[in-house]
Amino acid sequence: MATFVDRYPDEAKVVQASFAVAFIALGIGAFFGLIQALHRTNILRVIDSVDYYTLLTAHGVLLALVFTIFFLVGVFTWAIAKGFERPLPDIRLTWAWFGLMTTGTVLTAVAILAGLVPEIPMSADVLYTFYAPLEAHPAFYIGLAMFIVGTWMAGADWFLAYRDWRGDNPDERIPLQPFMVLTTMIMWYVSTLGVAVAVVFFLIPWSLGLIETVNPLLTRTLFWYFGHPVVYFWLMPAYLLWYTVLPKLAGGRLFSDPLARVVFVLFVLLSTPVGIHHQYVDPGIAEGFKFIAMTNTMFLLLPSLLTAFTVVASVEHGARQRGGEGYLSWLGALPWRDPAFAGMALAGLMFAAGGFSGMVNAGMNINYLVHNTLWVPGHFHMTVGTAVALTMMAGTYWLLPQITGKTVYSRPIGLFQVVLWFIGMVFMSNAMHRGGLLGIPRRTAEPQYQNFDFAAAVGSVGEIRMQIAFGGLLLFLSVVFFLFNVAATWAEDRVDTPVDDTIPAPLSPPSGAPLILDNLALWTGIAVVLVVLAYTLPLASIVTDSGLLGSSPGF
Ligand code: HAS
Ligand code: HEM
Ligand code: CU
Repeated sequence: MATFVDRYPDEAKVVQASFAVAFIALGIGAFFGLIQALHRTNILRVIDSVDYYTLLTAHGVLLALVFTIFFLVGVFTWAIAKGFERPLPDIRLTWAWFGLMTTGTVLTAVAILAGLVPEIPMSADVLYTFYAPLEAHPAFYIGLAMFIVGTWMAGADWFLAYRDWRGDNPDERIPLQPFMVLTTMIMWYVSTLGVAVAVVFFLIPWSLGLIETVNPLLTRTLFWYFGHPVVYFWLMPAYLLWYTVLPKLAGGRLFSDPLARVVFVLFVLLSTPVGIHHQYVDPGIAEGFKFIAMTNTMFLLLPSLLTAFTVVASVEHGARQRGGEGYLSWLGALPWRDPAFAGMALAGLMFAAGGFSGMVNAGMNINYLVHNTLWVPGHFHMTVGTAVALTMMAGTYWLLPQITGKTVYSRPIGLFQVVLWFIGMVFMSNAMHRGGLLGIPRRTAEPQYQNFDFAAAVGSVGEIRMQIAFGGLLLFLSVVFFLFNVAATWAEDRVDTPVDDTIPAPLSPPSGAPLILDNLALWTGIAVVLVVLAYTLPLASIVTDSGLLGSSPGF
């Protein structure tokens, strides 16, 4: 059967364009990451310490927001058209959100990088969390707002596709991949409300000089209301690939479709009322609210633990189909030479470790030990930086032939590249975790500690710093190989080799899932109620304590 690009040529162009923007951001962001890793460890300094924060902002924004979310809109567009087996309702709407997101990205990136050029009176050294009282040029916030509105329009596009499909199929279960897209977007609509209020009502007027002051705790809390769910927004495209593509690549089928639906519904319900776990050390929020956030966070482990069970069971099933045997020796029967499989499986393995460091973060008492140390970047380079980023790179090797009709330029380079990422991240993130436990702070250009010297004992800060720099170098090289491989694939001429893009039916089919799981309105309603319960009192007390507009000027 014809592959995606032949069936949906217009949609394939949008997916390609989204991936292209994502990969450009990945290349630039990874380069800045290398500069940071070398600078912080005092191995090579090519920028001054002020520019460090400019690059750190660009690194966070380009990788955590632009790369991940542009890849997401690409893969979701693919999943909607493929899953509903129809083109999107109006391709002009599709290009409109793509255009808005891209324009917003350019505006924000220019506002940040202008900080490197003293002649341009523009800067946005506010980090990717853009907390007040750090203040950026208005273009930074306006670009971000355009970017977010673009994602809202993308969601609308996919919901319209759902409405059309539902019209023709009144009694069918929502196909699994579109189900994942729609539930993820519900979570996104609920959670972006917080950041939209912060940006539109406070940060933009403040940066334009329309209001004098802001209440930093209020904007911070609104940010984290969005800042935790956004991590699942990054993660859900990876989950979509782990649930629907990884089992197939392993040679088997998804273990349970109903369980997968339960997981995505749990994310809709629980992703938002936990944001205060990023604010355990913030004064001005009562301990009790922090405790509630911690309890909710522990419940939120459930969908990921279910995922670990379901996905590993599916992969094991695949291995046994391929002749694998024994308690663990089935692992050897997996297609480890396939870059798409190997990359996703390694990303999943690393996510298990990143999930555990997340559990440590989430404990109110242990959080005091790790908060604001390098432990935290250690945690999120395993989660967003590997579970998500490596799955996206590996997934590209499977998706690119479908959206271009071309075969991957070099599978050996692909395999080398994904393994190199895994090794680089073992060095970098393990050392970051260890450094954090020794108290090395995050977000500083000048952590004044011992440098590496060969006489220094293993376990010294010098040794940890060396590992961070070495890991960072391997990661950067991995990105270079990835981008080369993708560009070389794109540059090829099209030859008509058949593409296997089928996804086998799950072992436990959707017919076994209770109908209520597909009741999207119900889950949205409950999610909103939980958010109101978790946030009304903390927000009310922040506003009564120091007022809507607070008293902080910008810095
Ligand atoms: Fe986190 C801070 C708690 C998950 C990202 N997190 C951050 C920050 C980022 C981030 C970016 O409670 C820093 C923000 C900043 O700049 O200040 N996090 C958690 C918890 C989880 C968690 C409880 N985080 C993520 C994910 C992220 C992410 C996912 C991005 C994608 N995090 C925190 C807390 C903080 C925090 C505190 C604040 C720290 C502070 O003090 O500042 C959980 O969701 C984790 C659950 C995961 C698991 C693992 C399940 C394992 C699976 C593997 C399956 C295996 C496969 C392999 C597929 C329980 C699913 C199969 C192959 C074979 C071969 C078998
Ligand atoms: C921060 C290196 C890839 C997301 C950092 C820091 C280093 C670093 C050393 C800590 C800076 C500090 O706290 O002072 C690298 C290297 C990479 C890489 C060498 C690979 C070439 C990624 C990827 C993502 C990512 C793929 C996400 C998709 C972030 C974020 C921060 C960060 C969100 C925090 C920025 C902040 O604190 O404001 N990175 N990274 N990084 N990285 Fe990476
Ligand atoms: Cu969080």
